Amino acid sequence: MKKPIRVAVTGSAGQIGYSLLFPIANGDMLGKDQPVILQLVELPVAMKGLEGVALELEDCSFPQLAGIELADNPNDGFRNADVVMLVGAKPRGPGQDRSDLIRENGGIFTVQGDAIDANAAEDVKVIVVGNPCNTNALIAASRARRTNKANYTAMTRLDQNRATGQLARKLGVVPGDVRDVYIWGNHSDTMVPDISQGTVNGKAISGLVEADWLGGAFDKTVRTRGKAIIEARGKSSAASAAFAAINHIHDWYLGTGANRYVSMAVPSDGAYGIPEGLIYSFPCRITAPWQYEIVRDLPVDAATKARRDASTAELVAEREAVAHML
Ligand code: NAX
Repeated sequence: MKKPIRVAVTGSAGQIGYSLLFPIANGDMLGKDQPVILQLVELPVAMKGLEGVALELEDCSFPQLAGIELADNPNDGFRNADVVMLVGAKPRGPGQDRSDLIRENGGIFTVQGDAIDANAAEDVKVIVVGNPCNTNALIAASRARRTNKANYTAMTRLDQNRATGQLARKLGVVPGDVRDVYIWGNHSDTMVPDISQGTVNGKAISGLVEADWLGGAFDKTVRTRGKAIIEARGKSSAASAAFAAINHIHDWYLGTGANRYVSMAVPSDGAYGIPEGLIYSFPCRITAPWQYEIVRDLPVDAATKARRDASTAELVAEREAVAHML
């Protein structure tokens, strides 16, 4: 039997957690022949609900689920974890603006960043889903001493998937025919969907869709999809977010399939002039299991560059707002 991979998930009793744990246990994230131990982490107040989730996981008899461990604190929850998925966070409350949320959730990610660095495997891989995910990942990464800062990432794959889905509908193809569409910047309204390298069945997307639609309905739909889902469902996106988190980790470990590029928010190394250390969504390629590389030297037009700069400015302002936590 292969050595099990330990996957810790915070917010395991929440709505994304409920959509996320079952496919992980089923091998959809790390491979059907890869044993997995789930380390489910919650707030003490949510432990009862979490026990129920664990019972359901047991009842599925997933062939490669090698263990389920529950923890009501991050130190126990992250012990020896190979992968940490930071989903749990406070949602934005009524009347709260983004900066209030950044400050409130920031406190969670200092504690969790310390707990990862103290307890997880040295080569742990981290994805932050809880919002504001880029800056939460920045805070967690800033605590890394023993673990590798480059392995602290945030999720923009849902935004990429949304863009891909819109293009497939527009062009009357299945989403699997759409490749190499990616997102620059922050997981917020300033994100920049980019189709310049995208193809559909080998043809450049830019030659197949009207520029007005790309700059109008397409762009707006991708950037504001989260709000549209809240309006329609009365709750934020959950299954699609869970699926995107699975895609992110799956591709990081097992490769990107037919796509050459995938969106991952990763610590900038100065590529494209993005300030070093900012957790910024770039087109990435996977060169080996658990090895990503920012794709360099992709051409961008002036309008895309200006928008990318605006997203950078927003992330720099977020970094300033949490400077005391870094
Ligand atoms: P829920 O409120 O349903 O669940 C959150 C769970 O996290 C709760 O069970 C809560 O007890 C737990 N939790 C809170 N603080 C914790 C802590 N310190 N340690 C452990 N557990 C903790 O929210 P859900 O809909 O699951 O969303 C979770 C997060 O994902 C939110 O921050 C949300 O904004 C974010 N999202 C991010 C997306 C992205 O693309 N990056 C998209 C979907 C989603 O909006």
